[in-house]
Amino acid sequence: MTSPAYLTDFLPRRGTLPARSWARSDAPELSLNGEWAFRYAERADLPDDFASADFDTAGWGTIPVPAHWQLNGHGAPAYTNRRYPFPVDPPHIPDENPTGDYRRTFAVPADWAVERMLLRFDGIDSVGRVWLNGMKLGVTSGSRLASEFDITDVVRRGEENVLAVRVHQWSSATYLEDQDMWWLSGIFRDVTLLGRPAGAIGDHWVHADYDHRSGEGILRVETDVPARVTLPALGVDIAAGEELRIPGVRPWSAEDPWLYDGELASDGERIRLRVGFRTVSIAESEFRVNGVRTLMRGVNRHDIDTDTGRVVSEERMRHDILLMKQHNINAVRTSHYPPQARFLELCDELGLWVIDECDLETHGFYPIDWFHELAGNPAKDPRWREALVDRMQRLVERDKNSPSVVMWSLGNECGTGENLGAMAQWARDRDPSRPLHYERDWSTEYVDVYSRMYTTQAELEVIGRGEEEPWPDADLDRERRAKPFVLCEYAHSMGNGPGGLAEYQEVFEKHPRLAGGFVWELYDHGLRTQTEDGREFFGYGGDFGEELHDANFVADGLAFSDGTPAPGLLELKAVYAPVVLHVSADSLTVTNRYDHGDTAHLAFTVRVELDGVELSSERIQIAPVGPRRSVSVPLAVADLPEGAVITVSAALAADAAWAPAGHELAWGQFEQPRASAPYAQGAPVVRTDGELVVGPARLDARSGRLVGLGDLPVSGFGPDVWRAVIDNDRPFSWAPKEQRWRQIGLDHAHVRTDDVAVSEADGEIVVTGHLGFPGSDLAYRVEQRWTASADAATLRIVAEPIGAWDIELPRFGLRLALPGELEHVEWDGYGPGEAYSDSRSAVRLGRWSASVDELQTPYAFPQENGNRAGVRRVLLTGGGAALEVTGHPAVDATVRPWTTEALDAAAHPTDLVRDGLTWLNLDAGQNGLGSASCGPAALPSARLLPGRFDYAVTFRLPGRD
Ligand code: IPT
Repeated sequence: MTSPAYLTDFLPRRGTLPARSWARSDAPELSLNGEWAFRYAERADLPDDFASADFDTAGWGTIPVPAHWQLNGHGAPAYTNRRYPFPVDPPHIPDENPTGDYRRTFAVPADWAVERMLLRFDGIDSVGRVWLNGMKLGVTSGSRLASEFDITDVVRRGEENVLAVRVHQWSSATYLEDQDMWWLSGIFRDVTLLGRPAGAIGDHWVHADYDHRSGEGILRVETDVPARVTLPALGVDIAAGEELRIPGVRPWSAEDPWLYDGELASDGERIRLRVGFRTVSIAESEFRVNGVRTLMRGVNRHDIDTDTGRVVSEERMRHDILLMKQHNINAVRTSHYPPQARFLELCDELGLWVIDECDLETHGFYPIDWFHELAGNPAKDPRWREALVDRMQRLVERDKNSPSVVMWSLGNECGTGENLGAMAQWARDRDPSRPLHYERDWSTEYVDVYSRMYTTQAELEVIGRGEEEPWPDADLDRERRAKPFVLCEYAHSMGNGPGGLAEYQEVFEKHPRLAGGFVWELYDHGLRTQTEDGREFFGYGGDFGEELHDANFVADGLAFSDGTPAPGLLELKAVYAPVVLHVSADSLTVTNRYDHGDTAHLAFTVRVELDGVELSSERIQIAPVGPRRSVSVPLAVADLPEGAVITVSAALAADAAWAPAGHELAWGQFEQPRASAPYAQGAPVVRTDGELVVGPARLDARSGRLVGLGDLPVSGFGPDVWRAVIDNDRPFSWAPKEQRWRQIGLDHAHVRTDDVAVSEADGEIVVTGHLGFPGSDLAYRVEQRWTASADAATLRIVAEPIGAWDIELPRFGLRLALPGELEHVEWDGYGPGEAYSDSRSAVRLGRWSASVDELQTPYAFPQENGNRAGVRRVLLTGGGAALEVTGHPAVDATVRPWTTEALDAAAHPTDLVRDGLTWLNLDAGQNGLGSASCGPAALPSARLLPGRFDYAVTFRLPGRD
C-alpha cells in the first residue's frame, strides 16, 4: 500500500468546516497568495516531515500560488476528454502520483481584534493535506470547491506560523472530476487567512424575490447571529430574519442587472450586500424569471487561460464576461464546476443568467460500459453518496446569494444513479427557489428541467412543440412534458464552425417551452507553447508528451485560446442578436427579442452605400419597442440606385457597463438588385508558340490549361474539389466524411484533357476534360469555355457528375496560383469575415479589403478556413501587378499563401510556410460546416451535393484599357 489512506477514501475531505456563503466583509483578512517554497515528487508516499516547523527547505524551489505546477516547470499538462488517464479501479489510483509539497510562513497582523481564525483554500487540484505549525489540520477535496479550516487553536500570534500543504494530482476524488479538460494540479485558487471577530456572521442568505404582479420586492436575510439589514436606496432597515415587502423595486434580470447596495451588520462584522430582486419559476412548461418566459442564449464556459490554465485572473474573468455580453450572449453554464466566486459577482453586476454547475463528472465510466450499468460509476455506488452530496452542498452554500444563478446543475456526464437523486433532494430541500438541472437524467425524475445535448434542430423542434417520444413511465412522461427544455450543450465549436446556428435559433425563438441553449464552448483550451526554434503556438493533447491523449478535441471554442474571437463567435453574435432588423427598399421592421426590456437603449442608423461609397447615413428615431413585440416603420430612401445597399444598424445609444456607446448589437440589409456583368466577348483567338491566346488569357495549346493572364504567370490551374478537412469532417465526427473522401481520392484529383476546340469565328476556346480520382470511377466531365474582350477573359465552367456518387463534395471550384506579390485583396461581396453555406449570419454586403495573411484564420488545428462568400468582384494587387476577377453573379473565394495540401498536412499553424505563390480558389460552393465533431452534420440545405455545376468568372487586368 503506497498511497496514503486518505487518497483512497470515498470522501477524502477531512477536518474542514461546513460550507457557507461567499461574503465580502470588513472582518480582517490576509491573502496568502504569493511565492511559496515548493518541492515536487513523482510519488505520493514521501515522509511528511516537511510539515514540521524546523524542517529545512534548503534545496527546494519556489512556486507561485495560485498556479498549476505543470505550467511552472514540474511535470507536464495532459489532456484526455473522457478517459481516466490511469487504470479504472475506484477508489484506487496509481502509485505514480505527482505530488507537490508547499510551504510558507505568515504572521498574524498585530492589530487583528479577532476571536477566531480560519484558513480558506478556494481551490486545490485534486487534494491538499494541510498542516499548520506541524499540526495536521485535515485534507481538502473537491478541486473547484472551497475548503475552510478553523485554525484558532493552532495559529500563533506574535510568531511566525508555518503553513505546509501536500497536494496530490490523483486521489479517489479524481474519479469524480473527469471533466473534458487538461489535467492540471496544484493550489490554483486563492489562499486566505480570515480573521473572525466576536459576533461575526457565520453564514447569511439573502432571499430577495420579486412579485411581478405587484412590483414588490420581498426581502428576508437569514443569519446565524443577530444582525441588521440596510438598503439605503430603498429605505430598508430591518432585522435579519424579518421579511419585508418593498413596493416599486426595480427587478434584477440579465438584461437589466439592477443591484441594490446595502449592508448586513452584526456586532462583529459588516457584510456588503448587493441585492438583486428576482424570482425564478416554472409554469406551463416555461422557464420564467419575474413571471416572464425567459430565453437563455448561452455558452458553456470553462476556467481557462492559455498561460495559466485554470488560474483565471479577475481581469480575465471580466474579459470573458464582457466578451460574452458584447457578443449578445445572455447566459452561461459554468461547465463543469463552479467558477471562482468573483466570477459570479461579476455576472450579478454585468448581467448573465447562470447555470451554476457542481464539480462533478464521471465520464470515464462510459467508454468502459457505455450503454449499460456503468459498473462502478460513483453516481450509483452508495459508497460515494456522501461525497456527491457534500459537493452539492458546497456549491449551493457558497453561491446561494448570487441573483445571477438561476439554476443549479448537479454536474455533467455521470450517467444516472441514486446518488444524483440524493444530491437533488438535498438541494431542493435547502433551496426551493432555484430549479435543478442535470442532463443525463432524461426521465427528469430528479430535476426540474428536461435537458439534452447536441440534439438536431429537428429534434429540438419536436421537443419545443412538446411532441417528443413518450418516456416509458407514464407518470414521469407527464411530468417531463410539463417541464421546460434546456439544450445544455449544442453547436460544438471545434475548428471551423459551427454551422447551423441560425436554424437552431429559429426554433428556440418559436417555442416557449424552450428555455434556451448553451453552445459548446466559449474558448479553445490550447496552452501557449513554442516550437524548438521559438515560434509560439497553442498546444493541444499530445503536444506535451502524453501517453494517452485526445489531441485537439480540447480546442473547441468560439474564441481562440488567447481570447480572440474566432469566426464562430461572430456568427453566434449575429444569431443571438436581441433585436432583429428586416430591411426592405422602403421599410424597416424591428423585432425585439428581449424578454424583459424594450429597445429604448438602442440607437438606429440607416446607411446607404454603393460599391463601397457611402451615399447617405442618418440616425432614425424609433419609439421603444416592448419585449417580444415588433414594429414596422417606413424607410424614406430616395432613388436607390441599382446595387445600392441599405444597412440599418442598432447600437448602444449610451455607454453600458459592458460596452461603450456605439457598440453594434444587430444590423439588417437590403440590396437593390443589379444585373450581373456580361461575359467578355469579341476578341479573336490567336495561336502563338504552343499557346492559345484570347484577350488576356493564355492557354497551353495541348492541355487547354490557363498558363498566364497578360504578363502574370499562372500555375496550378484546374478544377478543384478538395478542402483541408475540417474537424467536423474527420473520422471521430458523428458524420465522418474524410475516409470516404480519401477513399474516392478527392485529395488526389487527376485531370485529363479530351479536347481543346477553337472556334475562331466566335472567339471561343472550349476545353473538355475529365476530372477523375485514382482507383475510382466517380468523376466529373468538365467543360471550360473561354471568351474574351481586349482586356478581359470569361471562363464558364460546366461540370456534370459521372458515376454513382454517394457523398457530398468538400468543394467544387477552380484553383490557380499567381505570383506571391499579389498579396493585397479587395472584394465586393460578403465580409469582412469568413462564411460558409451554414454560417452566413455574421457577414454583410460591402466592399472589403485585407492582406492575404489577414484572410487566414489560425485554427489551432489547421483546416479549411477563410472562405469569402458571395464575392462579386475580387481585386488582387501587389508588386505593381493587379488582377480583377468578377463572378457571374458571385463565387466563393479563398486566397492563401500556401496550398490546400499544405494546410491539410499541418498539425499546428506554425507548420504553415508561405510557398511564394498566391493561391486563389474561385468556387461554385463548399460543403456546409455543421457541428458533427460532436453533434449533427450540416443540414441538407447546406450540403454540397455532387450535382451539375455551371458558373462563370471573368479575369481582367486593370489598367490595361
Ligand atoms: C460533452 C461533454 O459534456 C463536454 O464536457 C465536452 O466533452 C463535449 O462533449 C465535447 O467537447 S459529452 C459528449 C459525449 C456528447
